Amino acid sequence: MKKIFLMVTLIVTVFTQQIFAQDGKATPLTPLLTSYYSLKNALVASSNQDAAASAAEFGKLLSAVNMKSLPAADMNAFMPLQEKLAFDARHIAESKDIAHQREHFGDLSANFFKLAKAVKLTGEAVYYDYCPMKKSYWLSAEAPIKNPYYGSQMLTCGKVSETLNK
Ligand SMILES: [Cu+2]
Repeated sequence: MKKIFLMVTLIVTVFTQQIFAQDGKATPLTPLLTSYYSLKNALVASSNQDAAASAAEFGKLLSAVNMKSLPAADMNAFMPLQEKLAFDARHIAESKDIAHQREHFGDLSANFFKLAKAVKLTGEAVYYDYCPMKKSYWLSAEAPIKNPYYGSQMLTCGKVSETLNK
């Protein structure tokens, strides 16, 4: 009887964890998304300083991820991207030139979307937007276009190419 009770408890625990994982609440990678959005918003506002600070924060979070705390599938998705993301984050953090920051942001966004597709970072919608002039993508939490590659010069240029969690 006790054994059965333990087994039921175990099954319920595993099941609950899966629900949490589906909600995106359980993954230690979720703070990366929040930090990515800060970086994106800094570029929308054309602030090279805020972009540098956000990218530095993003880089810190990247290196703080404990691989062992990730489920195997999430770890397999994250491992090949960690270095690439860190490379672009470092360049953005160390640059004061917003054009240069935006170059790296393009690569960072493409790699970060690979992660967002493989790992459920959030239960909220994630919009993957495309800028045809820059031929680059970015992630956004909101449907209305706010272009981080041109800021106020061309704020609404672009379109949603893909939406996650919707
Ligand atoms: Cu660079």
